[in-house]
Amino acid sequence: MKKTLTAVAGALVLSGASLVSAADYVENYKEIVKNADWDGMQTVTVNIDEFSYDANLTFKSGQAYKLELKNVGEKKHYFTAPEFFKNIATRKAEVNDQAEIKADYFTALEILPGGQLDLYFVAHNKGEYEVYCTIDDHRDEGMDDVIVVE
Ligand SMILES: [Cu+2]
Repeated sequence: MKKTLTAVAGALVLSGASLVSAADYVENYKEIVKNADWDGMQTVTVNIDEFSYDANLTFKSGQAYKLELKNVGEKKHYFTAPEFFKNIATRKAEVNDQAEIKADYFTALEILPGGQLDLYFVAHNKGEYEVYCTIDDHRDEGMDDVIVVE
């Protein structure tokens, strides 16, 4: 048991939500997740490396997604997108069929080299949201992108 937990902890670090008022995120996200068409879920893979998020980060409001965040690089990287996460309906984050994390919303996800984290969500509020890596100078190096919900 201890070994499994260590492996999971080594795969990623999650920053959960802090205490904020309900209006700061999609309040009825549970209902949106429950009513979404998960049979029609679309999978989007983001290959993360030095120093980019290689994917078309455009999502359709109302559509259910599995966002596969794969670190194919040699350094660890963040997928930090607090405004995006607050404007979607989060179902769960999953790691290697070993763990599921449920939260109202996330602020940042860290993926270690060779690691993968899957985020299940329903795109909701339309807009443009920043995503970036907060490690060292990675953002300046190019790990700064825009997520679009249309
Ligand atoms: Cu990085």
